[in-house]
Amino acid sequence: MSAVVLGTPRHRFAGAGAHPGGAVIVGFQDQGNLGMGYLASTLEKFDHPVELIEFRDPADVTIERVLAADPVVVGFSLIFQFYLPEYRTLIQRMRAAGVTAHFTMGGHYPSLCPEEVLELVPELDSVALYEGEYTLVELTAALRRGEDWTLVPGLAWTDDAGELVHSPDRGLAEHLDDLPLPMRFKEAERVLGWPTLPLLASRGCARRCSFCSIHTFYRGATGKTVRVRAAAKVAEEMEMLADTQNVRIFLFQDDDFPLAGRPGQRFVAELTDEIKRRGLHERAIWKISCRAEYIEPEMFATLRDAGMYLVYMGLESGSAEGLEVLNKQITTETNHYAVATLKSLGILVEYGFMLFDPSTSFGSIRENITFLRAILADGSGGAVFCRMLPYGGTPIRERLRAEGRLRGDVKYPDYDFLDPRLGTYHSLLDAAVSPWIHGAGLSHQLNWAWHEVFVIRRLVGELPGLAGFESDLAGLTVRSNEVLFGFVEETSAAFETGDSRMLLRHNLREPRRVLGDELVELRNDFVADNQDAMLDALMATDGIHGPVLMPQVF
Ligand code: B12
Ligand code: SF4
Repeated sequence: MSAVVLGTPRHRFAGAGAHPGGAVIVGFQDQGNLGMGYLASTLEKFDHPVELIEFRDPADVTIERVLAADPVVVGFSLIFQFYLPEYRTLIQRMRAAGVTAHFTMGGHYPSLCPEEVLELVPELDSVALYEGEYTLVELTAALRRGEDWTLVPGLAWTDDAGELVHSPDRGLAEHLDDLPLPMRFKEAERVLGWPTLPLLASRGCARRCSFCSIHTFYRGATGKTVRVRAAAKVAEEMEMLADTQNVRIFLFQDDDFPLAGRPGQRFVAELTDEIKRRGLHERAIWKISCRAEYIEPEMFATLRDAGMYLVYMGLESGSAEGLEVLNKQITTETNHYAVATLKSLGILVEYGFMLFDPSTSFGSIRENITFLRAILADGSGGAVFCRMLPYGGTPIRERLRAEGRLRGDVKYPDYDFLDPRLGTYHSLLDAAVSPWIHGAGLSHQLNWAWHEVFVIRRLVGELPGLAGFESDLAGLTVRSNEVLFGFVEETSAAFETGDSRMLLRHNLREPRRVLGDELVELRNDFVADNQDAMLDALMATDGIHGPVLMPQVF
């Protein structure tokens, strides 16, 4: 399909006259969806009624709510492309139930692949491209007034001939602080009883990793790709959330927390000063995500002292070829150094890692395991890894398509490995280790326990028995990781020589059960011994009540 500017859509006018209805936004709400929050607060700022709905709520309930709200527009927020088929089912049911509102959809995949989305969900009237705050406000206003919505910048749709059409470009928000603060529409989730909310200090990323849709998303529209809020405004938002909702754990969802170069140093100095000036470092802790090359002891000690307790890094690969194909523009040495530095500062490390990528060979799998074994040798975290997936709008998807290796669909994007045996090996391995590394698998349970250790140390204090618990947890984590690493090493070597018996007849369930039981016992004992102290710390904060913990079941 070709793109032309301005055409004639099927329902160009919503109907004449003012309509009292506003907007409904439907989306995924785990951990609080900031995109929906910003869209909603901007609509409110311009006096448009708005309602937010979790897309996994029962369809009947959602449809009832939409019919009752009688909105002019229902906006679907698709942040994970693999939910598109479920969104389509809901959209079809809404139409069948008589919802006549304009249907639009926003997010990374719709912005980067609007033709695909409009083809897969023909019930949509439009797709909202890139940052959607002002597009949704203007779309809602046009529809409420019965005006021509195709004049609203930032939209795409298909005309009667099936051609993709789009209105003029909507630039990125220039100053993030001009946007209203995101609406907090869900009660804060809790970690050990401590209210936890996400927030943003910046948007965008200057890098170009081949598997990532973030840089293509922010480069797709005109304007500055990376924008950083004023440090004082960020601290002000944290303080407001701490005062009004007792938030004690903040999750910065910035794609790459602004640490780079001189501007990064300035931002860190200002933010940590503002946090300390408000005394927030004594009552709240926070997590960031960033690239490994920014990590050095001095800046990270400053960040830690202002409350930062956790850093997530996309390490992604332990092989030079893997890092190259992923265009990470980083070396394994830098990744090693970053992990070691953070550990030496007492900061919890979480990481993303792709055991499989389009360059994978049997040798690189074992190289990756050697890397993971080294960074987790002290048992500081449960091993997790995944396979790189070619998401819509990423450079790697176009490369795989050009090489004739792209497979799958929007829900299950896939590709052929260079060595065809790896496809089978990956499927068998994934089936065997999935209950260990995905969902609520053992590695995640271990990492959850590790997270609790760091939260307790920072928010409750050095409880008696915490160091012992930590040391037992490290021992258990080493043993759990070793089963996994050994399994991957042995099965990959055997499979390479044509022997798949170990993969087909593995017994990973038994060690997983034994280690899992041990973890539950260890954690429950620690909780039983310390829950009074943990509850006292929690209750000392006005307005926060227990329970501190739910017993861990496995
Ligand atoms: C926080 C986050 C999460 C959180 C929670 C998300 C939430 N509830 O919001 C958690 C930890 C749960 C998560 C998990 C995962 N995530 Co995630 N996550 C993010 C992250 C880093 C930030 C989201 C955010 O707050 N953005 C800031 C807001 C302001 O921007 P936004 O959401 O894009 O919304 C704006 C526009 O898109 C647009 N818009 C969005 N919706 C709508 C709707 C309408 C009507 C309109 C008009 C406009 C509009 O306007 C908004 C305001 O400007 C994004 C990266 C990113 N930059 O978005 C990845 C991202 C969304 N995650 C991604 C992935 C892959 C995952 C995981 C699969 C990772 C994994 N391997 O497990 C899981 C999947 C979880 C699941 N359901 O199974 C990918 C999705 C890729 C894709 N094409 O599908 C992203 C894009 C990162 C990437 N590297 O590419 N994630
Ligand atoms: S993976 Fe991280 S560093 Fe790479 S482009 Fe995406 S957000 Fe930036």
